[in-house]
Amino acid sequence: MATAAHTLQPLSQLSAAVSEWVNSVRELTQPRAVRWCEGTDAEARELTALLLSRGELTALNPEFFPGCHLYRSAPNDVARVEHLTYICTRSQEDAGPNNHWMDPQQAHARMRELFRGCMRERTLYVIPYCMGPLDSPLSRCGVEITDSPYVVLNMLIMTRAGRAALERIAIERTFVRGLHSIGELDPERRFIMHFPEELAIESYGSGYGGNALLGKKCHALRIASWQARKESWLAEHMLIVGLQSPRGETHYLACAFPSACGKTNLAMLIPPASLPGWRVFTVGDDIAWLHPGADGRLWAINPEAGYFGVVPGTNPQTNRNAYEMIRRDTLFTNVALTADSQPWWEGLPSGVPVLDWQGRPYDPARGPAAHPNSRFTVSARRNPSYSPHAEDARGVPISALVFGGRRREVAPLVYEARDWQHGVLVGASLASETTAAAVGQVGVTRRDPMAMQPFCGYNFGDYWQHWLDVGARLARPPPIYHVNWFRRDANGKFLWPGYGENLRVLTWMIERCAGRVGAAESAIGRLPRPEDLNLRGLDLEPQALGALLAVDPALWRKEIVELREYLGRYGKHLPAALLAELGITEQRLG
Ligand code: GTP
Ligand code: SPV
Ligand code: MN
Repeated sequence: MATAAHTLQPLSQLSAAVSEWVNSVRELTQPRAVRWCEGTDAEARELTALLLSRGELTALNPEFFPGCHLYRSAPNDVARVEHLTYICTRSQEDAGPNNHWMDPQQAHARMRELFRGCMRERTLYVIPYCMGPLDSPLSRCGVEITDSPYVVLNMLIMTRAGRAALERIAIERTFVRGLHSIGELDPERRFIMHFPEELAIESYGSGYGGNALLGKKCHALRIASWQARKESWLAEHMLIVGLQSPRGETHYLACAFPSACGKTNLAMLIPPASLPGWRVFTVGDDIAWLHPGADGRLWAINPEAGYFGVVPGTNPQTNRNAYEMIRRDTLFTNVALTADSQPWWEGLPSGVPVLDWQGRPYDPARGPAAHPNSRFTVSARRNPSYSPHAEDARGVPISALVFGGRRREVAPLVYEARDWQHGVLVGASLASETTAAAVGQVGVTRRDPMAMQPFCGYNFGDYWQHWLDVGARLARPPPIYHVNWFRRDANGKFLWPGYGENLRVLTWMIERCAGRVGAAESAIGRLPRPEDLNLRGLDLEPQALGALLAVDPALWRKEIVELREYLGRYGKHLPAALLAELGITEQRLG
């Protein structure tokens, strides 16, 4: 009697193109063994057991954290490395001033020498994956080759990985080739190279998230943004969230905030008790692929299947959904441990760390117990607010787009762009304080247009033009907003409570879409008047609202001067329409 198992073809025989590539990589890297990933639970269990036996994973307290594990990375491999990340296009101009660039021939030669023989004594894993629902025409596939079982475990959670993805690749005959090796984990021998013209990624020397889980930032943003421009869609660093009003209408918002600026939290927000009847549904927490639909609206899918989220700050008060979600079947990276093997991080209301993220006895003099960029990896299906439409093949229709940064001053709590063209300028002018998500100084304000500074796979000038072109084609372009949850008072305290209370700002947007609430014109766009925001039950300092909604003309004039200088760097690639919008704002500021 033939069982399903008998009829399954070996993965290595499904796609000749994939097999040829795997063979060539095997010759180059010389692994001890080759393992094709099926994407089954049994496989994940086996990899987990392997890492436990090698001492690379620690099982967490099964009573409180069943199915959870801790992974400690190399101490010098804890964040994205933007200074070692390259876009390798034939013409440097195509990569633009926003990217580090290397000639593709030179980059390949350099990487070939790093990869040569690098997998000796290691197993080479082949991970076919699909970004987006397996049955969606909007999804795109790739194959990652890696020598890190930790990377495989993450990819199995973060993507639809395994046989079904390879079956799709065999039919489509196109896929992104991502070659990864942890190498020696030496920051001096570390590169993340992208070849958008060849749909290829080569990453060496890091096992960390955005450097190593190639389906995520490397494919779904840097390569996909290039493909999206060619194919008239947008690949963006955006969460997708559905908000159901007490009337029962659901609106989807897509919001771009830079790394560690609140996407995961907003995507799974818990409505405050004083806003009864609102419900929140998560579609995605980091990446959105936006396609113009036949109905003239933008439709969005989340290419990912899991969350690779910031751990510190997660607690029952800030985000009970996230807190509950990561208590089961979660892979923690670089958190601290309590005496009874529970994970611990800064921001938890209880518990005592005894080992820090490096496994050393915790000593506050050496800094925080959990690394500020410690992360959880967990399946989206574990999210209590996971949207029933998150897997819809056609995506969800977008009612509004939101840009936001982390800024102690200048940017008000919220404002609405005058129209799409002005909204593109608002996105292009996004600025934010740097965070621990990337190696480098933290807290420095930098330009991060559309929250894509580290992720746009081509020249920002051309990217802004592409945004303008997409908008011009939409019969019903969504309104565009800017938010800032991080404005501070003179003592450095956040003026806005944030987290669940952010819903008050989102409901204003939704009511604006329905034409049910007002706004006041300002030089930079439309702001809510205090009476336009639902602040019922919110405990806000009396002067805070005024400060949150203030637009200081002197600061903004300075902002415009800096912005003009910044945009000027894009020379002939900068769309004239953005300069025209800048001129309008400048004129209104007087
Ligand atoms: P990436 O995964 O790096 O792209 O980050 P993200 O944009 O998803 O950020 P996330 O939601 O993980 O939040 C990052 C940090 O900001 C966490 O420590 C949160 O606790 C904190 N945070 C999130 N939302 C708010 C907010 O509304 N107000 C304040 N003050 N902090 C917030
Ligand atoms: C970010 O840095 O924006 C992240 C984490 O979402 S990583 O996967 O490392 O890019
Ligand atoms: Mn991100």
